[in-house]
Amino acid sequence: MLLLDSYQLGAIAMPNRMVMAPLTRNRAPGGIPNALMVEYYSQRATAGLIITEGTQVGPLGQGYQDTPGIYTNAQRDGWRHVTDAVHRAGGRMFAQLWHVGRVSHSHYHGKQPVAPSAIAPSGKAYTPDGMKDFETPRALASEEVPGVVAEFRRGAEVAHESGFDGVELHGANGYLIDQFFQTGTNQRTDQYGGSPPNRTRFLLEILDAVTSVWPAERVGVRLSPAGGSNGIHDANPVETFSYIATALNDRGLAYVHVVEAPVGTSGPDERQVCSTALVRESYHGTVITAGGYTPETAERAVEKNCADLVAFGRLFLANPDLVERVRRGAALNEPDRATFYAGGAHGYVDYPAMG
Ligand code: 8OZ
Repeated sequence: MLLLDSYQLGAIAMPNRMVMAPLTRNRAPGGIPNALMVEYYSQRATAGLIITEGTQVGPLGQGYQDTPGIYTNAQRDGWRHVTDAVHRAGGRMFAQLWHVGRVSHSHYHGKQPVAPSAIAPSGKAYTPDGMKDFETPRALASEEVPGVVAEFRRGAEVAHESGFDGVELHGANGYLIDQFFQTGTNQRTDQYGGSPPNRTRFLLEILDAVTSVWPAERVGVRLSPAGGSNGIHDANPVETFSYIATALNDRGLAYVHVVEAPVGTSGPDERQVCSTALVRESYHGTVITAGGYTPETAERAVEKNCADLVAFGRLFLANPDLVERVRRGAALNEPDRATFYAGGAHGYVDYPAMG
């Protein structure tokens, strides 16, 4: 199977083409990675590459309960235990750097959430006191943007000090970077709004900052041109995302990682835009595709050269030994949705490996 072939990802030798997708799991009380997370990630070290769950780069970047951060010394020390264990188990691991922007809530930090424009998402925010109406965010002043870029740089530095192999920028699923990309959330009239180049500027400034810490070949970017999550939409997603993908060409990045379908849907069939094909046309480096793939549909995606690598979320969370199961053609454990975000060990570290 092509999925089980090795792949050279910049400086990183992947033993197979199966990536563990970033998965929010809400198991980091206080935002600090802990022993349970060490166990969870190291159980999955046979993945060609593990991408961590989203890790907020600062307090205002948080939008969900008990997600880990990547900006304090305690968080760094926690992550160091995770990366050490994954490396001891033979794995490779990138940290996903995340800022939720308008999807945050004052509950988490006592402040008004920030975003490109003062437009609230519809629907409700997750807080430990239950679902609450989203607050209208405050539009970042032009002069404040470099401060947010600096938070991503700090996240990149902490990731480096924590022993990760690289970082991925979360530019997908309606969070802050995506809020800058898309016209439904970006009505700015400064250099960060208007044309596709202006809406891409925030990402490129973050990339400049992060690649001052990491070589570009250890930096990836995640995009979701199909939209759909957190109320994100764009007047012309094909134009916007073709521009973004093209702009990433000369950056020497590790990869572009494409979410093929909105979170929670059953995969490529429900797509609004064929996101991976759109990116593949414009971006000439390594492409990872994600979104409800089975081993069979993933194999076909690689065979047809739709993507170089395939990320699996639900299948990796339910099958710590997913790679070996695919190798043997063995049955897969079913993911249990009730424990995805529930906290605790159950549904996290107790999915069995094959005997
Ligand atoms: C599900 C629940 C909470 C967060 C994303 C980080 O959509 C997420 C996420 C997914 O990228």
